[in-house]
Amino acid sequence: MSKEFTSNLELQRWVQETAALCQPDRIHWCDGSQAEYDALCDQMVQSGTFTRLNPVKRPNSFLARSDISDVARVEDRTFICSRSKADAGPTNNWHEPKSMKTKLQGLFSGSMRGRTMYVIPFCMGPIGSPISHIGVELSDSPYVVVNMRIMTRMGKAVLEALGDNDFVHCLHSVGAPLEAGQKDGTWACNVDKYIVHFPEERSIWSFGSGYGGNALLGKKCFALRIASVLAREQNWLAEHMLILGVKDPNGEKTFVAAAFPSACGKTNFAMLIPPKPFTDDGWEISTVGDDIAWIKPDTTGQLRAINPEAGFFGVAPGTNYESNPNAMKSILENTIFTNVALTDDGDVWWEGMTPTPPTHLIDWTGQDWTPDCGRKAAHPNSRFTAPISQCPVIDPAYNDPAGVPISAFIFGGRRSSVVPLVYQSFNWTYGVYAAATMGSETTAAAIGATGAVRRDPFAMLPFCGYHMGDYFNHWVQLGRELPNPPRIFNVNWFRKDEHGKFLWQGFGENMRVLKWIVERARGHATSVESVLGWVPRFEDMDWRGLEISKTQFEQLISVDREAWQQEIASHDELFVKLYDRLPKEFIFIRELMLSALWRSPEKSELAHE
Ligand code: TSX
Ligand code: MN
Repeated sequence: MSKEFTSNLELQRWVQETAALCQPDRIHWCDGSQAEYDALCDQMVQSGTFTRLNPVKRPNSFLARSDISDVARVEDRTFICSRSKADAGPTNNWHEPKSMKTKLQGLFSGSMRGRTMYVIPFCMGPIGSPISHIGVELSDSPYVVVNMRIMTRMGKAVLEALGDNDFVHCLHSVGAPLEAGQKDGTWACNVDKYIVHFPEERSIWSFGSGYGGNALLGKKCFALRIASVLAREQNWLAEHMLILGVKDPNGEKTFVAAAFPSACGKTNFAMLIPPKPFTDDGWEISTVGDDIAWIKPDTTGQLRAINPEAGFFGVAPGTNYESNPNAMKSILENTIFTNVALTDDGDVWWEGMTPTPPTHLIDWTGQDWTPDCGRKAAHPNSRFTAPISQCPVIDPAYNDPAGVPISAFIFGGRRSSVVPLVYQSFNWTYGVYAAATMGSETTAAAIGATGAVRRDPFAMLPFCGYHMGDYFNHWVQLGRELPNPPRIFNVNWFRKDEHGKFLWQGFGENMRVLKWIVERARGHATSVESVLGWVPRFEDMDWRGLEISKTQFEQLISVDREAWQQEIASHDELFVKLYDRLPKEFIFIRELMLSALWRSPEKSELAHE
């Protein structure tokens, strides 16, 4: 009976109701203990879902291979079921809530037969933090349970903190009931998939997938889509942002939050290792989070941020001791790998882990693999799930219920031309405009024409639970109410020269840009005005240990007026979609930018607003 586990009547009621609908053979209330985790991992080794990795090379770690049809988030099967279609906005799939609920009840009916329904109480953020929120996921997947134990604060302590309060209802089924005597596969899922959000009743229904953001409902579904709706109502921010700390040689710490679209190296930036002259001086970077930030004004109007997650669910390919030693050290043990390759000595491998691949592997589909076989060994979206506490540069405040004060926001994209290495927006509203128009060039040929710019406002396009125009207005409004809002910066690590060569080394060298940013945020470093915003002069940046000429720097920071006129014109493609709810301020900013671009000398009226 539910009463043994919680006094929360709504939770008791909902568990009974869901069990009656889904008809699991058993109900298991998760306590979040190591013993429970170990037992579930052992059970999955028995069933073939998990392969235990070599305990000497990769202690207490496992490999899971998903079904080949269940390898990524399914955006075309993701729905926002608000009462009004207009409130979901043109960038979300909307469906009328009542008929969707009926459809889902049909799908979930008997969907857990032959399986265990796990009750997974989880807290997004430090338990007891005024910025945190609690959810409960009911799932028939033990893979979900063990991943949720790494990615969230999960178990008994959460039920105690919940008490009789409300929680976000998260229902998940792989949609593969086992009829009497039927043997389970190694990765259960359904060809039909539904990832459905009911923002007004704060619930999530996920059917048919066992993978990542489709199934670990605390992450994208709750911490971004549902939380973005809560945040607008309650005057805070739920963002697709990393959080990092920058400690200067005097020990003074500055925290920044940064948003990048996929394939920009967000996790690498979150754990950046500064160049030697900086570390010698005592500069340090620490990680609070690599993916999601919940940010709230405190009583003085200072924005404070928590990482709602407790783990990394990172893309494996490309991660190596050169690109990100801290990530490599975070996944040495207690890690779940999904869809990477298995080495002959029971360890893991993926493309980009080592310069030369092993001579033989078992690939992510379970087949033999050799370097000349013409296939990838790991799936391009293969992942590691690892506790954030294992990060060598974890910030001591990552578990602080008060969060960390945010002094700057950074927005980036992958742009081979047009966008300079760094610029600081002249004011909050202009910064919101810049973030709303950020974009990235498509790298994978599969996505369409390579090199086309895809707008991904605030890196939130697939993750905002309501109308993007309303989201921009919320940002504009929130900044207006802050006495000293964070400064807003745009960066581009990916600018290329006319021969297609990267102009910027990136990775650790980004520390030079970050140093300028934190000094600007504190009101120290000097700069000049460009038509886009404040930019560093060559002499404003710390170049110790790097060979770079003034000419190279000018190339990195330069603004091509004609290219920018076209860039601003192309902002319309997104804006026409959102037209009726776009902040009116955006229209003025656009006009001011265009007029500044037509004028010489290179001055902007935005600077004097
Ligand atoms: O993560 C990256 N960052 C951020 C690091 C803190 N990557 C990898 C992107 C794919 C996920 C980068 N790639 C970065 C970067 O700053 N910059 C580049 C582009 C680049 C790639 C290779 C070189 C230089 C730049 N190598 C040489 O020039 C030798
Ligand atoms: Mn993300």
